[in-house]
Amino acid sequence: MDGFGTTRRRAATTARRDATRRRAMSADAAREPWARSYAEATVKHAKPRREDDGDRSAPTRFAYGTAGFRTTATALRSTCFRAGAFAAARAMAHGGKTTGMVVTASHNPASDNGVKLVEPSGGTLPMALEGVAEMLANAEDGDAETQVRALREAMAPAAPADAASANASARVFVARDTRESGRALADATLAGVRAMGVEAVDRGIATTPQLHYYVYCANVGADDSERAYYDRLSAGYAALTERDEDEDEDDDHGATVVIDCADGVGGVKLSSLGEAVAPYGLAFDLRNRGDEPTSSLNDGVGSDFVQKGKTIPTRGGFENLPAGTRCVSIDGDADRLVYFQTTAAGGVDLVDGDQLAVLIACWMNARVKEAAPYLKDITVGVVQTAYANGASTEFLTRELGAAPACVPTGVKHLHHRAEEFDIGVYFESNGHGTALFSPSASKAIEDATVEALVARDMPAVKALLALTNAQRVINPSVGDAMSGILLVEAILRRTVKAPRLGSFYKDLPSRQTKVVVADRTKIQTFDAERRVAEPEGLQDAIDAIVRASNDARCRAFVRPSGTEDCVRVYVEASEETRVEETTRAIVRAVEAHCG
Ligand code: NG1
Ligand code: ZN
Repeated sequence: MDGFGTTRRRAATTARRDATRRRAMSADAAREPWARSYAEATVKHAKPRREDDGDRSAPTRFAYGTAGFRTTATALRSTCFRAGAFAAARAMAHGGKTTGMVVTASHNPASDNGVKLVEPSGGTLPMALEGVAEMLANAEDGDAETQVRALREAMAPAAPADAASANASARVFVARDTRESGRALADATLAGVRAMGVEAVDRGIATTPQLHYYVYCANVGADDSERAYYDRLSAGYAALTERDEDEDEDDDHGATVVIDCADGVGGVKLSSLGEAVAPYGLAFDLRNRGDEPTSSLNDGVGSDFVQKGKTIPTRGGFENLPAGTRCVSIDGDADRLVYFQTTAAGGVDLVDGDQLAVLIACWMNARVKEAAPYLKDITVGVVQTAYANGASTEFLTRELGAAPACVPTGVKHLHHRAEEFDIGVYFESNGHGTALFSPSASKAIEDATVEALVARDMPAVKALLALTNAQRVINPSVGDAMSGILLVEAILRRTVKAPRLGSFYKDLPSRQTKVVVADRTKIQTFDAERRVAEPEGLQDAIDAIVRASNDARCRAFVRPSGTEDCVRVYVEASEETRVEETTRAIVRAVEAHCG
């Protein structure tokens, strides 16, 4: 009897608590009409239940990761709905701005998908808000209270009172890559935006950097159309490559580039860009354009495959190209690029993100030096991650007179750090990156141009105009493969006796391996991911293995991936065999420590 009484008391307490919650929520709802409409709509977007769809790879917890929420596509409908609402809250937070969301899983397989949020600046979500986005994504289906709380936090500093008025001008642009799951997930996202009473704009299929650019333009009052994007980039390319009458075309660099589009969104978009730049003498030969079923996306093709395997794409006929043909591989959402050339011996010369950073930073630095009498105290800095080949780090330290900065993996870290330089060039080895000009550097370049013109110092004027035009080719919001191709092509064409791509320094032999363990989150790192804090003993084991290699240039580190369910192991050394031996030993150590 006692037990029965306890149960009744508990039931009464629960009912009272639920009633209090409902009263609190309806009081909030009066002030915040979005809270009610969201709570009603979220019910229709339930999380997948593992036992329902038999999907064993769906995560138990969503983490915002290196670049948004990313997992198997079937698990993402409710996450997209909630992330759409989150993007709407961010638009309201700024008193009614435009924010964005891209449905993409970038370089992951076709069966995955994901969500990346775009802030009104056109940049990525501030890291401080990632936890709030995770609170929203992981709240239980019935727990509208936690979801509404997360949205309210995402909306700060907008007060509930002005949150309602902020709805009036707030907008969310939603785009997706070419994955088959994209349409349904974009629809769930649009529903999430509308549930907040905010205008949802379906921008259709776009590259990740295009959507960032559209959001940036919308908030600075510039034309946010797709046409305007191609016009800006192609006009910048035309201006940057324009020659004086007395200059000869540098014939060393033919202006055709063969592009592996990874069977992704770049296939369609690069043909539009190709049309825009054709009048200025640049031709794209597009391969792997996604005409095949999209299940071939990133499979044996694309920048990740080429960069990690140091090999040519398996499709697209790259093996038949004459040795030395300039080629580019991009990834599934076109925010990464790596160059490569086939060699006569049937090998490949890879020009990865490290090499691109060197090319771009050294070119910028040379222009800054040429303009030195007018351009005072402007420094060019480079930001890398621990994956940067040691040879590139040494080269840049010598060339720029300062060591590149090293930050954790993920463009959000690199971008942030690059903003601290006058001209900050950042690239991940995998080809994610760009160059940023601080507002004061842009202004200094403008002022210096006037001074140099007055002094009729034409070499300095030329250098300054090159820096101005480079800014027009560059997507101002994020790293962008399409914009990166134009910048590299323009630099090669514009530089008399341009160095052969990838000839600045010789990479140390290196290897990157994936290890699947029971729980990758057991690994905690520090020092820009170069060292492991947990599990205990793993770092000591790695140190001992590196010491035993007896190679002063041997360097190794491990970290859990933020986009795939694996631990990544990186090793470089002065010889290939040492890289292999060291990798094998470290993989064993990771397995032993992480189960
Ligand atoms: P993870 O899976 O966290 O290593 C990968 C890339 C990152 C970044 C993100 C986002 C490597 C080693 N890692 O992150 O550089 O590009 O994907 O796409 O290439
Ligand atoms: Zn990408």
